[in-house]
Amino acid sequence: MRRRDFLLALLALPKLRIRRVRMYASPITRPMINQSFHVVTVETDEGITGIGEGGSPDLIRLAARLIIGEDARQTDALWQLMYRGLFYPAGREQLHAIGALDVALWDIKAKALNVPLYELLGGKSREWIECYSTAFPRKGSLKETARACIEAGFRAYRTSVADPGRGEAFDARAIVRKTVEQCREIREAVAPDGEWAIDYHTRLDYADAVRLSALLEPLEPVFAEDLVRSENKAFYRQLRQAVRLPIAVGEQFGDRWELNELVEQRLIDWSRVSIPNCGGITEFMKICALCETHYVGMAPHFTGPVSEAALVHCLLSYSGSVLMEMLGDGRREVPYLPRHYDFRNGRMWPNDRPGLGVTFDSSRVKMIAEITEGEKPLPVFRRRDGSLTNW
Ligand code: CS2
Ligand code: MG
Repeated sequence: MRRRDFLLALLALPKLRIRRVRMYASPITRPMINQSFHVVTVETDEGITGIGEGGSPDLIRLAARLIIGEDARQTDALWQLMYRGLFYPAGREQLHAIGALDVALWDIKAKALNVPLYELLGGKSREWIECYSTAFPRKGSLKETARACIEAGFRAYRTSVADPGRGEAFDARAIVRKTVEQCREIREAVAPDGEWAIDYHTRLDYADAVRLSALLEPLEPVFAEDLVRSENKAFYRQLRQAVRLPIAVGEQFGDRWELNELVEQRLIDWSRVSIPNCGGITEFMKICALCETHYVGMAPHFTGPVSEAALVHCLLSYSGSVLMEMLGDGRREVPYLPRHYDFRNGRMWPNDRPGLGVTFDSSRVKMIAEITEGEKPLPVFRRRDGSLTNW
């Protein structure tokens, strides 16, 4: 669609009033809220329905009530309403629900304009999304598995700090030595055309994280992730002085206010925030702008199939470095999602389907929530120009 026609279509877009939100239980849901793959649909009175993914029934209800009756086109205004409409800023679990609904709102708008969603995010800065694999399926030895990952087209094979033996204590000194041995094998296996990355998985204390990082320097990982526990972000000021590996942090974080100091003080090289965890597409694109400002790459954590499709649209438009995490071999048959993301040969690819490009067969899953009544339990204050300000 030519830009002029696109803009005319955007201006001619009627109000898309939200009339119903539904939630469906995904059979691939994990026990952790940060890995909820429940599906949400947002229906408008113009007959356009958007799809999102994440949250829990109670938290979806909490956020959906705030936007029933509102105009789905106003994605940022609705994000503000969901994030601030209950006065206290949304926490990580509430952000997960907001992110699910936000993705559905963006899907609606792009469907209404009959364009792929990335067209609303600045178009394509790249032709495909480089991916790395976590838990690539075992193909014999560790070396053979790492090699098979690169042969499958992935850019990098990701490992983690070694596990203790079954029933053994986590002896960090011994674990560091065991990890270095494993990483030497992986480095040999992926060279010369592939890369590798390591996730410390917040398992180590400062001294062990620094020591392991020094021992891994000659093996040149793409990044070392979650070097220590994530609660004390300021700790990375010291870590950054002592560690000479690229650092990736953020899968445990929510919105930009959890990440901004690490980015603005250049304490990390890769952001690991993901969708819906950060609050959806609206928030993810703001984090992209923050990261672009400080030359930080985007390496979002793997997520559910609908949210991965959303990540592809966002990452296509991001001008900085991108490396998307996929679980296992990246392929996914999802009975209730006949179409979701387009993954081939270790890469994610754009498609020209309208909106997210995801199709949903609700007959394959069980509905677990339906919200048709709007409610704003607290006063909503607006400035003279109608923009929302806190109560
Ligand atoms: C890991 C995750 O892929 C990673 O970076 O940190 O797989 C993590 O173990 C799971 O998300 C926990 O649910
Ligand atoms: Mg991780």
